[in-house]
Amino acid sequence: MITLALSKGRIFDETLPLLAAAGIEVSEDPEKSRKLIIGTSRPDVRVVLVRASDVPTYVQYGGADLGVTGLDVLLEHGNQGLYQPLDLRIAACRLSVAVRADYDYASAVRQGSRIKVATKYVGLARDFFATKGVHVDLIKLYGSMELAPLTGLADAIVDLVSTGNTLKANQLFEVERIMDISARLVVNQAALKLKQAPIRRIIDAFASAIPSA
Ligand code: PRT
Ligand code: MG
Repeated sequence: MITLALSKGRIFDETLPLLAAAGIEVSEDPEKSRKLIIGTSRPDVRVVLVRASDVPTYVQYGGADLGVTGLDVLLEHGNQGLYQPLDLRIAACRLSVAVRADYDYASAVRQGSRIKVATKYVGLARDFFATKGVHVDLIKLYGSMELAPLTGLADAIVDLVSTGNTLKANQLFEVERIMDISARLVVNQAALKLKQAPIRRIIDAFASAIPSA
């Protein structure tokens, strides 16, 4: 049995065409069913639905043989024990710094002020600002980062941006791009050795179906 970990929503939706290229069709719509384990058209392949931030953990400890996860989640988790064969180029976005219009980020950086930054990505934000030599107080949030500068909780946020509509709707401005993000295929290293042929076939089929840049 091959177990693939996916999260509901954009990762699941955008992985479907890659699965199709591997001849794998999932037998249930996760938005309509409450099942956490879904069968597929291939009796030896199943999908487990986990929280996006849990995908690397499932794969690392062998709860799943492979998984699809955002680079943001992967870097924040740490990629110990995970083989990363492919950039799938799906669920693309960027990790950016955003502030309110009345906050002068450039001067704060120039003057070496302490900046209060709210984010779910504490590890990535710490590394980024340390490399720049900017002093920050990091405030860990689990969601709706956009609210933090609007309520005075923080001066800035570090969050994912794709269309920019969420920032715009909350009158926030992207002042710095930290990195481009896309979803990655991750594979458990022991599983890759033990189930080499079937896992290789899935990797190769995914590789052939990656959207072009
Ligand atoms: O939602 P939940 O808390 O369960 O988990 P999650 O937010 O980690 O999962 P999900 O499914 O929302 O995201 C899974 C992965 O998709 C992320 O880890 C990213 O790698 C990738 N991805 C791509 C995104 C976005 N685009 C994205 N736009 N993840 C989140 N967003 C959010 C962003 O945080 C912001 O709130 O969408 C908002 C901005 O979108 P725009 O289009 O308005 O700019
Ligand atoms: Mg989300």
